[in-house]
Amino acid sequence: MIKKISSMAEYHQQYQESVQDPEGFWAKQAETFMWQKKWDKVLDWNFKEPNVKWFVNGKLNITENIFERNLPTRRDQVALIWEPNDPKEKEIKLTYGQLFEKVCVVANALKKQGVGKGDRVAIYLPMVPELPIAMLACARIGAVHSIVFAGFSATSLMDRINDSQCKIILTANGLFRGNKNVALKSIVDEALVNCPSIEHAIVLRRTGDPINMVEGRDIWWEDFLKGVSNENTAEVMDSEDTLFILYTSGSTGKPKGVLHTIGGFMVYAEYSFMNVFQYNEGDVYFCTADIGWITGHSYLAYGPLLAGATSIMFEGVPSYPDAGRFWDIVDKYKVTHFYTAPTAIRALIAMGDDWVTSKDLSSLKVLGSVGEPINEEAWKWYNDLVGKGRCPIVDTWWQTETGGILISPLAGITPLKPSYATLPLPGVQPVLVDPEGNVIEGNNVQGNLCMKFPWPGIIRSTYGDHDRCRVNYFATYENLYFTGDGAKRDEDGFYRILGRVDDVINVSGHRIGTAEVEDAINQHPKVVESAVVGYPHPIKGAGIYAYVTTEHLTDDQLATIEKEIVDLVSKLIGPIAKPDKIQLTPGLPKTRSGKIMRRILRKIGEGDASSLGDTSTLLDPSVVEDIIKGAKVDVKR
Ligand code: 7RM
Repeated sequence: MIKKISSMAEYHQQYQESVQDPEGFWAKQAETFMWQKKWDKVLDWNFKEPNVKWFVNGKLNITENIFERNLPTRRDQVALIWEPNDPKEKEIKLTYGQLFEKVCVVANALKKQGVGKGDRVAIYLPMVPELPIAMLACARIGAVHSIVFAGFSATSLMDRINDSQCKIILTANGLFRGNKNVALKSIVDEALVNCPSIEHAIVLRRTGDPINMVEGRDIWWEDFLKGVSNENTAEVMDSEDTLFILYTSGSTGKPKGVLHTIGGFMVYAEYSFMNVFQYNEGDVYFCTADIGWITGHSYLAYGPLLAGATSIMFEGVPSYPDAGRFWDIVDKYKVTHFYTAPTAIRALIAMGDDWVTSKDLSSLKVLGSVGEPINEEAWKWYNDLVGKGRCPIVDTWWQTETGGILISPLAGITPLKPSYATLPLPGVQPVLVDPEGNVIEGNNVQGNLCMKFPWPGIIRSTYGDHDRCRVNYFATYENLYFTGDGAKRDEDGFYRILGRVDDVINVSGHRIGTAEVEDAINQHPKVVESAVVGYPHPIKGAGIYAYVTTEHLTDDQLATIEKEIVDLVSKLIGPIAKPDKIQLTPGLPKTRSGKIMRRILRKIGEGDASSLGDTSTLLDPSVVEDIIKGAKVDVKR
């Protein structure tokens, strides 16, 4: 097991060591894991291709590190607590021993269906225990999981399945989320019409909904498990074999499949989990993220389970049956560590303080925040009302591509500053650069956030298109990994993340590419073109503002087009990408070379036209006036 840092002095000492001798430092961490064969070399890397390899030629299985390594001391300790959407339904608690057995059964069932090492498995499941079980079963047999958040549309699911040519999909007939009941299987049916690589759909019965089962293709979960042994020997994997693919939005094109490999991800997930959260024996950890996002992968499932922790997974939403739900869960299980997103905090602030002040939250020791910058008001409410001023808040900055937390306080150790992610973890070497890529030295500075040295959890590739990985992350600035975020470093060397500097909008902590939303809007037969920007939103952090030009519309068409656009985006991407504001406009501001000037649209969306900057390069400056007049917000000049 990883030994936790326990003081600021020890942090500084580990940090120094990790920079002066990264290989020695990470070898020491990796030695605490179970390897079938030790690595020949700790690290091989260049950021040119890029080519990053950790624990070269090491052989292992990540699930042996969750199970075989933990079972001797934790067989009867609860690994996973499942809290259902409906508080009246019974919770499920699985010990390490019970979870292991379930993982082995599904691993064997997958094998029986012909799934083996390297095959890709799509997982499109609600937040039920079968989701982490399926995920770990894939890892057990060396298959690559590609989990798709169950809020994505049929088209998004289809694109993801086809991009990585998944062989099988694990899904459910339906799901419960708050008072909604989603017919998941019908979404899958729609997607699979165009997914020739899928041989079988395994269907879990979660809701009462009757569904259509396709003969020869679809198999009920219980039939899938029938006659399968509960004993399974882990597949021996290479440290650099793929563990999973997770799709995420970028500034251009369709979502890309971020690829993580086993050894490095494993070491970094446990190391960062233990150090950031300072988890202790007997603690109960609750991460509210869905496993369909990276936070759920690294800090609901892999990190805590590697560390032998007790991890809660919650099927529902914070507002169901009422706005006290999170706090009821905290009280019910005596949660010590609570990790959520600022958007959830802001939504709960809006519901009033009574929902939290009336609950017993005395078990809490550490609070976490992730996904977007936490504004000072939300930080203060979280600190005062939830943490009663006695729980450190770890504002954890990281990305799908980083695999784990890179910049964050260590709970109870690092001094806190509201809205600051504070300091890099040992092994993490951030730099700020100007637009030309010059490194900005010293403190009290601001720039684009990059990393100049690899850490074990770093992205290895984008599935099926390695050059896209190079272009997206390693080509903007030579020999640096570029995060896409801007940041400031204050007088103490603490980092404050300022947000995306590219065309990615962070909506409620979820990444939405403007290009993706535009492509969806442009599919409407009456739409000529569109430009999408983010604007400040009190709950979501950022909202989606779409400027749209159309062909001539009749009054009837005009009356329905906005709804049609919203429905189209929801159908093509998913409800999370729906525009909050749509402005029909006769034109878009373009340069003479035809590039849309989003900077201007962003300013107008923010309600500030006082500093539009130079508009003289515009092809037709008068469109700006038209847009300001029709803006869906009061625009100050
Ligand atoms: C974990 C996750 C990544 C983007 C990232 C940032 C933003 C995440 C914070 C944050 C400010 C934070 N992965 N972001 N955490 N911004 N403070 N603590 O969210 O791939 O979905 O998103 O999220 O812009 O680049 S993600």
